[in-house]
Amino acid sequence: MFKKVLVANRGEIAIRVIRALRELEISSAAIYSEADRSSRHVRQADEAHLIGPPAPGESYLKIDAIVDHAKKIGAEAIHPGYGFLAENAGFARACEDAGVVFIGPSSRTIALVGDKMEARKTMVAAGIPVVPGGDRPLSDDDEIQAEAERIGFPVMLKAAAGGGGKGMRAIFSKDELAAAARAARSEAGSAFADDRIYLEKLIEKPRHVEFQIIADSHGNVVHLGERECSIQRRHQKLVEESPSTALTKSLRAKMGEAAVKAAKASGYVNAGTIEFLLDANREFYFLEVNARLQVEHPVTELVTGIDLVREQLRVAAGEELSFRQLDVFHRGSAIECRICAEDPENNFFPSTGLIERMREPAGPGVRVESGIHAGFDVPIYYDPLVSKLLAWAPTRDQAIERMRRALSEYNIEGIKTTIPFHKAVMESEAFRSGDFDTSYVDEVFFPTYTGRTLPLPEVAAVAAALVRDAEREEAQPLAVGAGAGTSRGGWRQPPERRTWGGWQLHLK
Ligand code: MV4
Repeated sequence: MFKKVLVANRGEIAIRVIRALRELEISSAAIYSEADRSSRHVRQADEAHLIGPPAPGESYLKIDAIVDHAKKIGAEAIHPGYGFLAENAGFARACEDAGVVFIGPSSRTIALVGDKMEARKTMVAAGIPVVPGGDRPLSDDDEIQAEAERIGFPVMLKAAAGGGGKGMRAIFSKDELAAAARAARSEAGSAFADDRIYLEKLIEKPRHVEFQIIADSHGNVVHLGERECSIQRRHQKLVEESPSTALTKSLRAKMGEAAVKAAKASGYVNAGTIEFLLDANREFYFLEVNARLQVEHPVTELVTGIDLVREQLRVAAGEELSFRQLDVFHRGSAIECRICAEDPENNFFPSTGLIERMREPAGPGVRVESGIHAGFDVPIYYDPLVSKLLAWAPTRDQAIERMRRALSEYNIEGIKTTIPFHKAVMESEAFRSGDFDTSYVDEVFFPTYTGRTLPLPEVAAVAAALVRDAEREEAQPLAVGAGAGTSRGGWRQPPERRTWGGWQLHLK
């Protein structure tokens, strides 16, 4: 096993990796930018090294500086976390060339699955269902039109080098096609330096269901079941859970088998995710391979009991996986809420700055993966995700109850966060019933969430009613409205009441 590993990331995921290293008695080396001098990952690592100014391009993305640093401090391996350099084939290659183990798949596999057309081709050859279309890059307008008509409208225009929704366009009729293709091509060219585009059949209102896989270098490939990721907005996942309410035992077995095949077909070693779309008829289609440990990996850890980062380290060191497919059992239900420094009532506008006070939830079935602390200044330079809150319970209903309880304990003062949004999702009928798809947040949730602001007289009436309720309960009088309740008072929790006369209340 390795003696020292460099963690090429920051925030909660760097801490997650440092914790696994500590358990394996491997020394951890953090890197940090000038904006992260007081960050928790810096404090928690065995050693920490300043690599540059706050801008990611001058710090967390500096391939040569990071690889050179690993060599200099005697780290035998680098864990990239997610984001930053995690799926950068050039970075994996630089590690391979320098004789430092990249904790992830080979640079060759990263490059293969990073090209969405190549990945599709590989999966078709392996007999995995893919969305119809997409077997050639398209150039002139006539070719694009012929392909669209062959597939049949509506179609989806995608960039070969895209992924995660970047450069994607839904097209419903012939007359939108040429202009959309021109725009998509120019966007792809400037975003990825690769302007190849292709067409697929549009799957309307799909669910996004992904399978966790892990493979060692001895040919063992195992899947760890699915994560339901349809609660998302503009391709940013907000809530993930396992199991998915959409899968039956037999569909899970079929998709799991396809996921293992996909991993084998792409020469995958280490932890990865195979993304699928599930249509309204519960037909599944391969979408993409995510060649990294994902943000939502703890959902799988909670239902399987498997430590994915520990297994990543083991397989990267050349060891065999510590379990086989038959050893994997799923127990209970897990939900993750992504806590972001964003204002859900203002279009998820970023909210950075000083965290004045903070209390994190705990207790039965609760897991918090946090990169923040009171006194920390959330920098503007990085991803808005500051923490992840997970709940596990024997049943989905109980997991939702636990999540609501944990969300009510979570208190972050000084910045806006997505906690109120998550409270509302946990109460929504669609989420509770399990009957939702990727269009839910934009088309069902938000039209009722932000649209129902109370007129001023109603605000006063509600405030009066709440104060009366609160007094009856011999609690502190409750104030509602802008800024109320966020003063430097105690840690009193809001009452359980969240609706009044059919109105959604936004208790601050
Ligand atoms: C699609 C699709 C419908 N039809 N492809 C979005 C992210 C990228 N990984 C692929 N995505 C989609 N591809 C076809 N042919 C719908 C989506 C999509 C989506 C996928 C996963 C999770 C959320 C999504 C939200 C909107 C659209």
